[in-house]
Amino acid sequence: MDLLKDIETLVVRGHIDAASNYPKDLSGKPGVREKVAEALEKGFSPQDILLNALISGMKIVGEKYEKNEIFVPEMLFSAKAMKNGLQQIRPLLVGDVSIRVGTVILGTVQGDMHDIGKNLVGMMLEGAGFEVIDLGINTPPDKFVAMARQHPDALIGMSALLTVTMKNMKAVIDSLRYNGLKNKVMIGGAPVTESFANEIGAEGYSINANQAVSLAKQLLSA
Ligand code: B1M
Repeated sequence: MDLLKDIETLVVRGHIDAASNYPKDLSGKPGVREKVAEALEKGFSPQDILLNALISGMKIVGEKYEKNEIFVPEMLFSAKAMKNGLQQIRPLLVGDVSIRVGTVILGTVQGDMHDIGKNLVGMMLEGAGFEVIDLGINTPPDKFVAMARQHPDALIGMSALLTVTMKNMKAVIDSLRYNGLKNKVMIGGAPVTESFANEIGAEGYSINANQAVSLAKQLLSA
């Protein structure tokens, strides 16, 4: 348990690994990279590390940012540290999948640079056997539309972390429908809600990456 708390603290402090000089007082000391490896070696499950160290760490980062205790540069280091941890558990979450159950076109909407949650959703989907076409961050509606044209049976998955970029999800749905595309759409991200999904005409909303997998299965089988 202490090891998970240590990782959580290292995410909050933004200390990636022993080679990283940030923050100064942790320079040369083990960072998220080494501690996640140690946790895996000691038998902690990837899900436990994910929920109780990495995601919980980012939650604290958000709270500190809100209270003006940290600023964007510190948030960036924390995001890098978290991503490093995620990379290490990725092979364990994704596994070796040979049978594809469907395709999901995934992207963070236009104007939004947050991609940790989207990447996590992508990993979980891949782990469940989906082919994931990741359009990245700051994705304009046209890019979703072009990919949906090539994959008319694919599910579209959109992520937004900012209240100001949420509205761009509607722009994507409107654009898909305007172009006669019937791809189903699921959305998620911290400020997104079920009622917002209903309001903009998305077929599904998911609060987290695990639920996103069951929702994707449900939407593609219906
Ligand atoms: Co930003 N940021 N950020 N940020 N950032 C938030 C989102 C914020 C809530 C912080 C705060 O004020 N407490 C706030 C938004 C306020 C608002 O709009 N209401 C905020 C702000 C204001 C900003 C800037 C505007 C700051 C500035 O420049 N002044 C700026 C905007 C840049 C831009 O996008 N245009 C900015 C920048 C950044 C960084 C670049 C520094 C960095 C992102 C790095 C990166 O992603 N590569 C960053 C970070 C790290 C955060 C916080 C701290 C953490 C986000 C995160 O990764 N969480 C965040 C605070 C917070 O969310 N508490 C914050 C962990 C991740 C696993 O969770 O992404 O929620 P999440 O994903 C979850 C679920 O939401 C869901 O599943 C995931 C796993 O369970 N989910 C889906 C997500 N997408 C889904 C899609 C689905 C289904 C489920 O289906 C397709």
